Amino acid sequence: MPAAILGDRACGKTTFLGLLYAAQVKYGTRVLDSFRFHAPLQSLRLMSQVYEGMKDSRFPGATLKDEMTHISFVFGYRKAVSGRLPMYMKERNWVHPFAKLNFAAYDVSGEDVQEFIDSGVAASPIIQQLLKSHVVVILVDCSKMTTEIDSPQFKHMLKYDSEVASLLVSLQTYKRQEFSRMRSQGVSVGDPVIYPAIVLSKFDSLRDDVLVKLGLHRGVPAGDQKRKRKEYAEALLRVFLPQTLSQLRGGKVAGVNFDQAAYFFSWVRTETSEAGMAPVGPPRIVRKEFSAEGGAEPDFSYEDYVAFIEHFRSVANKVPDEVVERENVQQSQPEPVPA
Ligand SMILES: Nc1nc2c(ncn2[C@@H]2O[C@H](COP(=O)(O)OP(=O)(O)O)[C@@H](O)[C@H]2O)c(=O)[nH]1
Ligand SMILES: [Mg+2]
Repeated sequence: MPAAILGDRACGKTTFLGLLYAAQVKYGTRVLDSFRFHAPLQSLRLMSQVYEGMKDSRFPGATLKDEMTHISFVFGYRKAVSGRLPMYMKERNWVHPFAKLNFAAYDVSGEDVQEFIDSGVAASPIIQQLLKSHVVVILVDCSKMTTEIDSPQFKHMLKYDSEVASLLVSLQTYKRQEFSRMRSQGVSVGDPVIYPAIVLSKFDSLRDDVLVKLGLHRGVPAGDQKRKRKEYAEALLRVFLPQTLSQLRGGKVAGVNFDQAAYFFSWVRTETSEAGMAPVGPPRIVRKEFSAEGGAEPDFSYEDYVAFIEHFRSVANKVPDEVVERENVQQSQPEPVPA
């Protein structure tokens, strides 16, 4: 099942992918039987290179960024139920007992997406691939959140908001058409559901004046306090991503439903954010002490990355087999796309 990761220029996509790679390596080895990670060689190499750099205190560098034009990877989760499937599918299931999510990262400020937003015509294969997604992960750059409503940053954020909101509408429209096409071909499917997730990236750089204005404390509620985390995240989105939030909460539009959005916080501890001073040169990542858990790891929101992996386990298992089976037949190899 195709899944899209959307992000703005410099919003932390590459960093996010490097950390997801790291989390997957660490967590994946603990749940070997039930979780798999695959990526095309080029993506794998780049994701691991990003992580290696971070172990050395560095954010992804400019040269790496240039190379990093095509990123895609697959999360596979051992299927929870297969009892109700017909025999022939079970047999196939025995060979492929994993529900898969094929993630691809898209730069919303990139040429393809911008052209699509302007024209509404899904001409490029990249956009066609994007529109097939049942999952949409939206990265939001917390370092761009500001109370100065006339600043370029704030305007930029609102532009991103309207672009993401418009992509969500396109996704709904595409899903509706896709499902009615399937019905007209005699495939029995329910109503389409899109599974959204929001990643608040660079959460460590969220400014104090923003928190004060919104009456929020620094630091997110703990992972088990789902409701409070959601309220916290939505307090930010209501101000900085209002159109996107209202799309996600709009319920069923034209028979297409958005599932409850899941929220994740991504942060990396940096030397500058600790000293609370303006950075001199590029920010340096703070590493955790050497331990048996992992040599020299960057200090980052590992728990949220694990939560991300686990969240999509339930999503991968929720999608009806009819839809998945059909996609397996129809979908050619997913095109790698710009990150
Ligand atoms: N403080 C902080 N800075 C970050 C974080 N993630 C990214 N950055 C900064 O943002 C820059 C751009 O990130 P990158 O992942 O390359 O963004 P991309 O252009 O969307 O791929 C990095 O060079 C870092 O300086 C984070 O979690 N915390
Ligand atoms: Mg990048």
